[in-house]
Amino acid sequence: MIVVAEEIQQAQRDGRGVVALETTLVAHGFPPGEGVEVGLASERAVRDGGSVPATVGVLDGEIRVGLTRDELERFDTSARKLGPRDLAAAVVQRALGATTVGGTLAVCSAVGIRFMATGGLGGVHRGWPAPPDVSADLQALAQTQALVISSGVKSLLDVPATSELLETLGVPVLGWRTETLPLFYAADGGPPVSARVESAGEAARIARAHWELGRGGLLLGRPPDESLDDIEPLIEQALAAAAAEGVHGQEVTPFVLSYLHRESGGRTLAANRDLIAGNARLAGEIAAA
Ligand code: PSU
Ligand code: MN
Repeated sequence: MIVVAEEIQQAQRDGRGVVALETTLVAHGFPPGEGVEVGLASERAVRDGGSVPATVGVLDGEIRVGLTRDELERFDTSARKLGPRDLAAAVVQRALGATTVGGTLAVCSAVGIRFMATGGLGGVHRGWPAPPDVSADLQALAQTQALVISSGVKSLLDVPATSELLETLGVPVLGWRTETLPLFYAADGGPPVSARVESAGEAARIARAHWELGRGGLLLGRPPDESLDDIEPLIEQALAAAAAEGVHGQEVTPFVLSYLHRESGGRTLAANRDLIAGNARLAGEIAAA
């Protein structure tokens, strides 16, 4: 059911770093066509970091680990958004399926990949407890022995609540040369991390020690290189628009991201694209270490 590309199998045999990348941000995180470029740039960044990229998605009844450019180009807005619970049905029904962070981690655990990069982890959506919308990314991270490198939790969520829940789940939240969890587009102002790390080697050693203790996943938050510090009012507008239009469930994140990309005149789009590549690069370095 899972097909791992030859280059990735070889890298695993050789003990090289392998970094998983998701396809939901390719299909649903950017305007049509642009997500593919972001995905390809992430793959290059992983290689620049010294590791091999493993982009995950469901195609033609198979869970694919490692996609060609042509295959990646099939991940358009028609793709299902696949969390951990959605993989089996997508395979059996031969659906085109774009994996979220949670869905990708479920595949990582099946094939022994220990690192993944994304833009921002999912988490507790604002408005808890009505309706309780908590991304499956969190439980998948708690259960999977993998280190996820992201620019923290997407700030359209309830970040403090997500941070508390990560503690409850026993997920270490590491800060890349920072004391606070990055707020996706913004570097500062987030909740405290559980430990600050200074180097790729240190992050790798902490991850290994955590796994030797029999624990699950870890999050490493890397601040965006250029911090956008004036986006919160726009996020509130976007969430209000989503509520007014009856957008809910899986559609909230893509709706809000595209609203922000449009209404910020492309500033959030550029920031999101750049932070994903930066996270992929760092993931490549840590996986290699
Ligand atoms: N990071 C981005 N853009 C994205 C995502 C992450 O820069 O679109 C996606 C990931 O696939 C993550 C998902 O798993 O958002 C979370 O969505 P939800 O909150 O609906 O679970
Ligand atoms: Mn949800």
